Amino acid sequence: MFDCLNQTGEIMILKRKIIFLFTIFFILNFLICLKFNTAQISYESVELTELGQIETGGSACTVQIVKNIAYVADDFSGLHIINVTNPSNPKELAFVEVAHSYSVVVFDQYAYASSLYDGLFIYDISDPMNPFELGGYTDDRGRSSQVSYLNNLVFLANGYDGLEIIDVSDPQDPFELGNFTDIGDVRTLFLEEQFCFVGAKISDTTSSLRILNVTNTSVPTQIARYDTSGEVTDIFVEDDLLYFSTWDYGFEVFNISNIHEPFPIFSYNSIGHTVNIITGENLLWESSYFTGVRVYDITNITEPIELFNYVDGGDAIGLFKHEDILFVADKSDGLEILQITIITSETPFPFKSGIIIITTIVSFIEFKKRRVKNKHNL
Ligand SMILES: [Ca+2]
Ligand SMILES: [Ca+2]
Ligand SMILES: [Ca+2]
Repeated sequence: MFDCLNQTGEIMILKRKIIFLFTIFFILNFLICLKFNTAQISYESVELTELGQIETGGSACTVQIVKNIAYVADDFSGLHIINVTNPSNPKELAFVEVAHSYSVVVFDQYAYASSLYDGLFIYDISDPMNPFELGGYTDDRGRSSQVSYLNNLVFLANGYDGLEIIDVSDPQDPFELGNFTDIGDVRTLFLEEQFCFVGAKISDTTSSLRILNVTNTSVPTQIARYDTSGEVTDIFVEDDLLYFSTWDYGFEVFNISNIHEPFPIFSYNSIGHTVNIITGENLLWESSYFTGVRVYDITNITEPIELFNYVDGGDAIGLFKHEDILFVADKSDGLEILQITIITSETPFPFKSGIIIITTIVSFIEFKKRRVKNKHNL
């Protein structure tokens, strides 16, 4: 009698254990389904091959593409406007002399070009074959390098004058709206929503990364600062990650999910002399002054995998990716136009998740069966 009761008790405990295990299995399957509900892509290879090239006078520094037209700032000559509709045969449409132009940004019918010693110049480019100067701004204080545009405002990396914010709503009469100074020699910046990420050289061996809130454009406020080794060259922000390159040490990556407390998560010491970095779709593109363009798989950001290095002379500075073409401002090589060929391997969602869904359903049915049996036994 007691043996019989003991046996029934043991069976019940066993059943409960089985039900418990199936429940855990069911929940795990459900969570796995949630996490891997997209196809996983990994890069097998990326190749760059030259489609075309056009010289720009000696020192191409920045390039932007708008509607099949390349706008190139050349430090030795000025602003070059180039038709790249046929990337194998780029044709210069017009040229405007700008002394020591490092950077250009285009919005609507205007091109905003920096001049190292003369601030900002604004050109009407509504007819790209006949650009003409509308206005400009300088307060003769800093060396003007990188330029960016947002909502009738030009943000200028202005050397020891810091971050300069210029109101360009009247392109014939631009004026300084805000200025954030005393932060070193500002060389580069990146705009993202209400934040301006600024990179400044502090000394020959150190640089400083600042995050400024520019909601009030006339009074930008600093919300974070991080000092690092090496001479800052570029900043790029994507999602919650900030990439910060230096001339001396490749690039560093920061987590900025809490914008007030960015923290470094990885630093990559590439061959050096990194000038420009851009990211997208788990790839990082790096221009290196002496050694061309590199592309890395950054699916796992703490373990970048170098996939390709393109170098054929020149000194790669500015990068601009448009669809499957990479445009490179390649100093003495001018504008370099490179075809991007990507080979990926993909584990498609229907296959991978199908297995998970089927096992989930099977385990759920088993779970129900066990429960019903369990009830009947009781
Ligand atoms: Ca100023
Ligand atoms: Ca070439
Ligand atoms: Ca080249």
